[in-house]
Amino acid sequence: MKTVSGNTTGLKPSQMHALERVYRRRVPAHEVVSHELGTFLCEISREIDRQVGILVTRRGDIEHVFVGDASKLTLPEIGRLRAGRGRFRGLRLVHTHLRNEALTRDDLVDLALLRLDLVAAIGMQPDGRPADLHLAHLLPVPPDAPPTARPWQVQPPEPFHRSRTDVEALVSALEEEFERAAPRGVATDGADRALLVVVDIRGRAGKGATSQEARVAELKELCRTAGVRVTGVVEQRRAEADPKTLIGRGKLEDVLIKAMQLDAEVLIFDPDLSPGQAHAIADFTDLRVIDRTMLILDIFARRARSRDGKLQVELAQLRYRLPRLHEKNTMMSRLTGGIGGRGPGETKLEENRRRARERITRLEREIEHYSAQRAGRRSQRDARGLPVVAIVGYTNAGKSTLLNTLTHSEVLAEDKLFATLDPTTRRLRFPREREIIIADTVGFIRDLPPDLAQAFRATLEELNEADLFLHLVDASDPSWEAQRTAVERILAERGLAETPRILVMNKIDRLDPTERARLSSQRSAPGDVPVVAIAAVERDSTKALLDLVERTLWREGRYVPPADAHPG
Ligand SMILES: Nc1nc2c(ncn2[C@@H]2O[C@H](COP(=O)(O)OP(=O)(O)OP(=O)(O)O)[C@@H](O)[C@H]2O)c(=O)[nH]1
Ligand SMILES: [Mg+2]
Repeated sequence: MKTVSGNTTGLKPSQMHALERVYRRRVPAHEVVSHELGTFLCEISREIDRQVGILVTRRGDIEHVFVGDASKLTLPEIGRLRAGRGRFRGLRLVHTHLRNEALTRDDLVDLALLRLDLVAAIGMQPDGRPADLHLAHLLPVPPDAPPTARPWQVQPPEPFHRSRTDVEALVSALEEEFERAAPRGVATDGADRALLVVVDIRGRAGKGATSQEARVAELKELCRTAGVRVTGVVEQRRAEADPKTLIGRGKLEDVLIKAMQLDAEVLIFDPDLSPGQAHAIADFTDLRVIDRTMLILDIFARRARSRDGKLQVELAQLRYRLPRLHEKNTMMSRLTGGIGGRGPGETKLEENRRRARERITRLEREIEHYSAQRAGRRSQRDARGLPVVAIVGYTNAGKSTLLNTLTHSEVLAEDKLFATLDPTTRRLRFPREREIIIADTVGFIRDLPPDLAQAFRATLEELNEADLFLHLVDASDPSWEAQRTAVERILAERGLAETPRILVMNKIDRLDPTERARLSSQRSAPGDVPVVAIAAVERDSTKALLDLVERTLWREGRYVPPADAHPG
């Protein structure tokens, strides 16, 4: 015997039996619900003063019977269906509305998220007889629809007894329509399909904050680099973050519905999520949930080449993921219901945690070892007394390109973020037998959590030894100033605010002639930093930079190492 679920406490045995007997009924395949069954559902609803719902298959069998309270209903867990090509769930929800109220937002959200064939509410008159039939079904959303477009259609209510809706015809017509609207050639390349959620929290934005537009562009760029396909972007402005889920409940439902429509399996958030938020959102949406930092770490992981580069990335990943380790429940119930049950995963989770912690300790030790080796190499270098010039800057500014141009090398440079993870150093010889060490470094990016910087300590240690920074900015990027600020902030956090630097405006070949001329004539930037404009791809344009470097390092014709960096 199938059981009646939901809010059944306090029901009399006779009422329970009456509800259980509903399973024996059948509905003609073309009707939403038969008149007899509809009338019965209303009668029993009035008697118990609670909503009653049924899920009906296309053949007309009753699959579930469940009880709610006077104003809402919790669906049994039937699992989520991936947005497929055209197909619906094959189940329709029919339930009672005690005061003949229209379909609620919850009803429509269920329709969308569970991909039901349709959702119907039988509104009741005060005496318990059926009043109106309220009906809604899914509808494809055209790609160019405004962001407020909803993937459902609510039909005008009609008197229950006069309803003529032919369910079979309606559903098959809709499925055909969905089939036609389905995006073609999708998900064949195996790339993750992501929906981006970029939240502008006004309370957080300070001076020099990156614009919302630039943040979206950068997140897309990170996705491209990581090989993630962006299916859509949801943006929201909020006064402050919701502590539980970053964005509010309603917005999260919208995100979820959109993810279903777009067939996205990953949500990528900017700003970063707290471990609690990541858990809550994953539970709520049943989608993979990652944030900007995880995405960046993923890129790092793909890019690391050297042994210590790989170790550093793994350490950073473990550090970031440990508090986020999470066994996600795979079933999904009505959103308002929210099932807890993380049960069986818990032991395994603890085991993973322990292993992760052990691994972290081992990695730290190994990185320490490499770090000592590097220090050894550096002191050899120092002994030769060569000045060290480090190229620093936001990711993709052109640092590796500049190193290549200056030293005729072939370090990997490409139009992707974080192309460089392992720092390269080269010798560079000036005329008059002067020689320097020039170092390419890992690109910076705004808002990386501070403990990640700790993981990349070994790489960043190179910067401590530098006599001069070439702070390279991509002058053709509209947000270059915010990027410069982000880099300066990171350098300052590492106690490197005092290292002499030259601001190098790169990629001026991309600017229009007026702008190019204006930049080229500039000699110093705010903070009295010397400026030079170049195009790292054009060798000739870098001559002014080389002169400036030479002049800065050998002011009086002789290299003068900074006193504090080289005592004795
Ligand atoms: N038009 C133009 N493109 C440039 C210039 N300099 C670099 N690029 C391009 O910018 C992209 C990034 O260059 P990279 O040298 O890899 O930049 P990077 O700063 O080393 O980047 P990461 O190592 O990823 O942080 C590449 O596609 C380069 O070809 C320039 O002066 N002009
Ligand atoms: Mg590089």
